[in-house]
Amino acid sequence: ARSRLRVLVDMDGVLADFEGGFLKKYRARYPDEPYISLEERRGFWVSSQYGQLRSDLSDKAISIWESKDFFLELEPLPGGVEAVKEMAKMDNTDVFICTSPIKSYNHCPYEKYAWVERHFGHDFLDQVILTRDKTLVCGDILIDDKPDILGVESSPSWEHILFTACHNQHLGESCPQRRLLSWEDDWRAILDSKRK
Ligand code: DGP
Repeated sequence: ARSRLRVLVDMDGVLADFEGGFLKKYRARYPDEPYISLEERRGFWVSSQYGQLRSDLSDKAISIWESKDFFLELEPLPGGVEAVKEMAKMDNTDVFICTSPIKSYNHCPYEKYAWVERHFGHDFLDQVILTRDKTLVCGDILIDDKPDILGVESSPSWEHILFTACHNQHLGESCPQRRLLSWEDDWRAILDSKRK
């Protein structure tokens, strides 16, 4: 039993524009190669869809987010930083940014901390959770754009709220989760629905 509400918020695709940043840098680096517009994106894994387009494009896609400054230079998604700052000020509410770094670790973990410091301030670094297994993190809700969040814990404590992104917007009945359509959607009502 816990009196405070604990909110976990994903970073890529929820606070930071991973898809937009990827496409911009992919097109700049590989101007003569085919690409997938955001409207055509299907499936969480960008490299899988590029690999289906042409097998060598999977490695080209991966080279983009493994590059220095990729994660640091991602633009914030509209309203996300403001919403998380507002949540953090609410009574009886704890908010954490819960994000999975890529396994190519030379830039990504550092740049994720630097991004949070840049957009939220140094003190907010206390709220960062880097993990490859979000099922191990306890919370009331996890706002995340990945449709299937799996790990070693088969019954995570959080309710997954699916944040709408280009890659998941067409998924229908196969996604049973409640959705947050954007940061303009009523995230306060979702939080209130979990308060005791
Ligand atoms: P999260 O959003 O916290 O679940 O983190 C997932 C990370 O994986 C995020 O940085 C985006 C990245 N990602 C997207 N597509 C691919 C892919 O095809 N391969 C890999 N290795 N990472 C990807």
